[in-house]
Amino acid sequence: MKDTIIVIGSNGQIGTELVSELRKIYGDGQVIACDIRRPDYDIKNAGPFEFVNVLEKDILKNIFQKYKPTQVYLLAALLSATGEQNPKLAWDLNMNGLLNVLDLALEYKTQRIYWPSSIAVFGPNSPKDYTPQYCVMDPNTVYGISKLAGERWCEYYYQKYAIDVRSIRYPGLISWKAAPGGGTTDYAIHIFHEALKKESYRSFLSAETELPMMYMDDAIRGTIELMDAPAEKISIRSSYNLTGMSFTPEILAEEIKKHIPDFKLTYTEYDQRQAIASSWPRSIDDGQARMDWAWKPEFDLAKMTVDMFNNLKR
Ligand code: AKB
Repeated sequence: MKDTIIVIGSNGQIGTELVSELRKIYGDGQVIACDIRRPDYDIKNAGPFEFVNVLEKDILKNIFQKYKPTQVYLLAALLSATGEQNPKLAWDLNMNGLLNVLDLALEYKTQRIYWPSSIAVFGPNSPKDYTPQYCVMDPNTVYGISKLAGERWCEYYYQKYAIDVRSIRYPGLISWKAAPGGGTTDYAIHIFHEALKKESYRSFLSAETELPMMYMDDAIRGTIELMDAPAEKISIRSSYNLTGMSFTPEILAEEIKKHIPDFKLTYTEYDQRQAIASSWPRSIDDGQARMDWAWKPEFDLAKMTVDMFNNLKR
């Protein structure tokens, strides 16, 4: 039987790239993009698209009924910074969106579900360096709280109903195709755009704020590799730690200077996103993903910087 894949939140930073990669693998017609906004990507490459608000369960049910998906990727979420501006909406979307999808997956016997978690599940009392898979987790953003609760629901549905749900705790994701979605790590994308436009950038995070990051190419490849892995290889049904690299704004600026020697980095006085970043890990231990499904990142800071500039200059 041919796979039919639904991607909910298809127009966001991850969805835009995931849909085109999945369409290369499975064929345009087999991947149904769903979002509350119409896609602005090239209509020539576009396959099926459905307007869907993941919180409207009846409409979502119609989509499950229409396509009978074998796989569903649920990407719709409010991220850390925008979540703090609207905590109740963030909780509602991040939590009830997931529960709607898990329930429909159960009803329609969907074979595999993907749902992203985040390094935001960690908090001020989690170990900061090489943060392990299992440790104290005390997230203090509504985004992090909803992701940690979501991880528990995923494992619960796996254990109780045998739903094959898989998940990755994404670090900050860096990409050039689509705009980032209101996260704390977004500075690491804006800096490239501003470097090309103005040869300068004013960072909302301090010089020494180190965070785990990953280039989007690695994130998309890792996500599809996890979804393709045989079920018996998946030992974690909450969410896998995953990382590509770690750097501070200062280290990133030094790398950018190798391409734009006059680039200048300055810092804002105070931004609420600093408190969020300071509560997160500096680096991540992703040993379990490496062991279970042979995860290995391909992009380090230097390679990513070259690729970002090559694409943004085009
Ligand atoms: C954010 O900054 O909120 C996201 C994330 C790390 O999950 N990029």
